[in-house]
Amino acid sequence: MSLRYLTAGETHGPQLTAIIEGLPSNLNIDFEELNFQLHRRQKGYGRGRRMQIEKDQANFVGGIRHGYTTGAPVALVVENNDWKHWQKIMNIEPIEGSDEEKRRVHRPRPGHADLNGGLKYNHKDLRNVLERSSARETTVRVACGAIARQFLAEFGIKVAGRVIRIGEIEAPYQELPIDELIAVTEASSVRVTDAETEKKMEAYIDQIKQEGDSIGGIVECIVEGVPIGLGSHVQYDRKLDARIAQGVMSINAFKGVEIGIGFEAGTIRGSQVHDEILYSEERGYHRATNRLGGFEGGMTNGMPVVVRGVMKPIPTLYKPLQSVDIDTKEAFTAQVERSDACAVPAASVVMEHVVAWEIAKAFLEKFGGDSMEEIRANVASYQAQLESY
Ligand code: EPS
Repeated sequence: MSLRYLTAGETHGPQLTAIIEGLPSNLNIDFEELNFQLHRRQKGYGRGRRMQIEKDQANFVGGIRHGYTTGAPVALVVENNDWKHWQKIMNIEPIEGSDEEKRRVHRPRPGHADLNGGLKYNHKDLRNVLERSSARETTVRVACGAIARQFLAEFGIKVAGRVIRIGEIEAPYQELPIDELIAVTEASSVRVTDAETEKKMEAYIDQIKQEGDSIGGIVECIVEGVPIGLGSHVQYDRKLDARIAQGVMSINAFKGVEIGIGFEAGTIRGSQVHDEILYSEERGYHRATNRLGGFEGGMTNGMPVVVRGVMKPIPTLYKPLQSVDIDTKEAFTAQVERSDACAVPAASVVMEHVVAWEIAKAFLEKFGGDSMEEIRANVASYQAQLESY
């Protein structure tokens, strides 16, 4: 059975829930590290007031005993602190009260799932759509990805992320060793590698917020230490770059994904794109460059995996956009809602975990095994095969 997870829960409901199936037994879970990843997702310049209410912590309710996975499904929950303000509105049982008391939403916000979801699921209260479509759900996606990340770390695989651009401001691209990249971006309020860009981005986000607007950006994820041969060229749904793309595109507000130089590959010649093959006793087969972002033929080639994603500006705006009331069919301009002016730094953390998840899943497909011990033996045998090739 391949690794998979499902999530449930609403942004203003009591909790978010995830069930993970397919994890091997005897994987040590570092709870503090996992909660640190949840904390990282909550940070970032431009986040709104909701993040001051929440202090995300994962509580495990199945599949782990004495700090180790047992091989059973892992179940975890993250409570919403904000729930205490929404208990009536989000009650599971029927409630009495006016539309206002139920906080019924009948004015769809452009850019959100509201209208499509309302029409599709035949809801006259668009809250039934927006509560689930909220990016709050990424909390438990990060929790699942954080477990994948711990699994990958057992095999020396490291994951980093950075912000490449916020709106008009692009960060100068600095090549750094992965541990340094992790440390430097962690110290930055906008997850960039230099203080000057950080200041510019902060001022820019302030300005956007003041104008009642929101702003998106581009984020990058780098994974180092990935073995050669994860994914496969033989079938479309086994191509790992394609599966990563699907994962990244499924993050709320993401509108595009690139592997390596991505779209630039359509603008330059083949001789400037492909990564030449080298061999040395020490490193075995490797590449002179990494323009293809660690993938050829849907398989990893041993170079770092490099993925970029673009996030659109958050559609909840203080500056009104035109829409139509579903009760009266009359035009209105959207009312003010609490919102994040910029969630790009948080999205960078989410993307790290989504990518880590897909790599862990492909890793498990390749190296199989029900326990960590069995997987380690399989990895060692494959490494010996590569060395003698
Ligand atoms: C979100 C709206 C805001 C964000 C939220 C995503 O929440 P609220 O509607 O409660 O103000 O803060 O993000 C989170 C709660 C989170 O944990 O990231 C939305 O509509 O997508």
